Amino acid sequence: MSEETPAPAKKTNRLGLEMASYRGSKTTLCAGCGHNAISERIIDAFYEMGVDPKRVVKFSGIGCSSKSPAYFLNPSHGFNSVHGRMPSVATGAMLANRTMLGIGVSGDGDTGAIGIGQFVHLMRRNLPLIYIIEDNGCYGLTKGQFSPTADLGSKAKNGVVNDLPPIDTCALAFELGASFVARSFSGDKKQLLSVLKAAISHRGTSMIDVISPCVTFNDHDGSTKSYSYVKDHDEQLGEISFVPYFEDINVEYEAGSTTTVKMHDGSHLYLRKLAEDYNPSDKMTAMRLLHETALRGEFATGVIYIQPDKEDFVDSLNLVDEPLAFLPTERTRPGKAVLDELMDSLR
Ligand SMILES: Cc1ncc(C[n+]2csc(CCOP(=O)(O)OP(=O)(O)O)c2C)c(N)n1
Ligand code: SF4
Ligand SMILES: [Mg+2]
Repeated sequence: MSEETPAPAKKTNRLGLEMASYRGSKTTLCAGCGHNAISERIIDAFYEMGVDPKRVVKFSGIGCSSKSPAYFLNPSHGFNSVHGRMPSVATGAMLANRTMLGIGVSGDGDTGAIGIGQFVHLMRRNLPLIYIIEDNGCYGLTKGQFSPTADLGSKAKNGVVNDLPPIDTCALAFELGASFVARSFSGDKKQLLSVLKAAISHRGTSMIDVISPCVTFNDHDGSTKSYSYVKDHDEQLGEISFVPYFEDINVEYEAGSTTTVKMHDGSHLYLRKLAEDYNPSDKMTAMRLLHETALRGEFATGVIYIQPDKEDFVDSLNLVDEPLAFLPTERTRPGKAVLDELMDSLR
């Protein structure tokens, strides 16, 4: 009788978890939708970084993009909120439990149209949250109308030409004080993975605009969010290598060609620069880059701006260390004696 060969051990991460613990439900989005590729990279990034999925809370608004959190990190907490209102829900949740890692997925319509008011305040507050815009330049869920990120002159499937200038969400986030601003492309696996890993390590708002073609309504010749357009007009900021703090730092790089950014948690982000003098921690450089590439009709991809030490919203409120959600009532509600004393002081 032949001895049975033992099954090969399943691959696990530093927490001993298999990739299956990071997956979500089966996608219901169109086959080939850029949003599906982004979900795959989120799964890879959280698995490779060894983040406990039970410590993660996922947020979204409404749209095809906002359905995505159902397709990654099944064991995590989740709140699929109202169209354009995800930032206020995320703010409440992150204040209630500061130990959670928050990730929000929005769309260019969800963020740039109905949700623009919430978006601007999120950016200026620097709430600890990874905020991903899955940017296809249209309202995919409601059949492809132009969104505020559609480029001037872009042509919709039905032949209508967009006659309004676009909002550049990276430029807006940057102007409003976001401490991490990046742009990537759903089809660039390597770059998107590195950007997501860096965002996981950043404490503060990590705003990532990911160009994500809508294969059903916005992947045709007149669109600047189509695969072919982005492939031809994508100016890569540099080759990014990300080294988490729990691994030995061992990256080969040529002297003079790499910028190192020390992240809030002690990990490092290395950017191999193609542009001679690109420095993501220099505000003026980032501002010039955003304007110059926009004028040339190009997308600068990579980490455009990073300010690792900016105080985040939760810290700025001087909250107690314990999550508010776990405090007993007697510590959150002042008793009658305290209220009486307060009233007396106002007399
Ligand atoms: C209050 C409200 N207004 C309008 C809608 C209709 N609606 C649903 S999704 C959507 C736009 C989605 O576009 P986007 O955020 O870009 O997501 P995509 O589907 O392109 O991923 C709109 C206008 C709604 N659901 N709720
Ligand atoms: S309609 Fe567009 S955005 Fe929505 S799932 Fe299909 S390809 Fe994706
Ligand atoms: Mg959209």
